[in-house]
Amino acid sequence: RDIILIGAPVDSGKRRRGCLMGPDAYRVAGLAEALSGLGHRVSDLGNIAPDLSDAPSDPKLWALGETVGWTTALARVAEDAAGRGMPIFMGGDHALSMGSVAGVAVHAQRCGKPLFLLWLDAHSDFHSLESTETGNLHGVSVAYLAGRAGFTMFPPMTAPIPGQNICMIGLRSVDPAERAALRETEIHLADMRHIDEYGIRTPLADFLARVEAANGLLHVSLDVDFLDPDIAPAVGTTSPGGATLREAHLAMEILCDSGLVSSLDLVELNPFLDERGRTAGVMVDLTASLLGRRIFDRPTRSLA
Ligand code: DIR
Ligand code: MN
Ligand code: MN
Ligand code: MN
Repeated sequence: RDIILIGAPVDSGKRRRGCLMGPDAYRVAGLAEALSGLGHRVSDLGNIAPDLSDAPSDPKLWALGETVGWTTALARVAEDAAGRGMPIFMGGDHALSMGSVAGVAVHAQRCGKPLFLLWLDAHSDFHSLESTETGNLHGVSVAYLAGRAGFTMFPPMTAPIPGQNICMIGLRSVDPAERAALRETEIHLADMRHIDEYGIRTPLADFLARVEAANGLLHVSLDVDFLDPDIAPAVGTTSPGGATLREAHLAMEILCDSGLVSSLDLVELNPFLDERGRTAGVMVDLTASLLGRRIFDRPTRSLA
């Protein structure tokens, strides 16, 4: 495949700094080399910058102007890159997905295909600009992408994603206002209990079957805190009880087998909190699994 790496050092989505170092951490951890080693053609566009020409501000919303600027700039780059290959957005915090997914959604609309969104995250990131308690805009991304009302200072979401086309897996930190708002949607929700009871394969396979049936494009947004902090400590908002390394790799391999993934975000890595690049390395390994790395190249069978 043609893979286009895009550095998106977004650090405005929350108060704790460090995600701006993410793109370089992925480069140092060998993301491009891992993917080219699997036979893909990989290019790296370098880091992009926010468009700060029109930077609104609001006392209740942290760094609104910068996040709006990133959304504008990333949507442009994403729409273009999605037409040329498979973009991988090296974050950057989760506010970046407002731009990456908005741009990919415009591309999908132009192709006449529905866009599906898989949100792998401890958090639902479904606050409105009114309901956010922290004012941290990495917690509103899905609300924007799903077309929730009130995002008047942001570029209009021209191709909002219907709730039935969104699936969240890994949830374990959902604020009361988010839970109430999610109840009004058709977003597919698999919290950690669901994963414990049914395994990670079940909700994922159900969702992928819907993408396939609709002949859709699929954007995967992978938040580091989807993973358990024991294996992925380099994230500002750790939440215990996350996906294990094995669950995460299985999810990536199932996504790979589906052949449906058309774009990817790697978000919330804070290299300043990492242990000698360990978390960056886990994220690179997961991306490699998503793009074809596996132990055997055929289903294994019992030898009995
Ligand atoms: C948290 C968001 N619910 C908030 N936390 C996130 O600030 O509203 N962490 N998204 O990754
Ligand atoms: Mn998130
Ligand atoms: Mn999160
Ligand atoms: Mn449904």
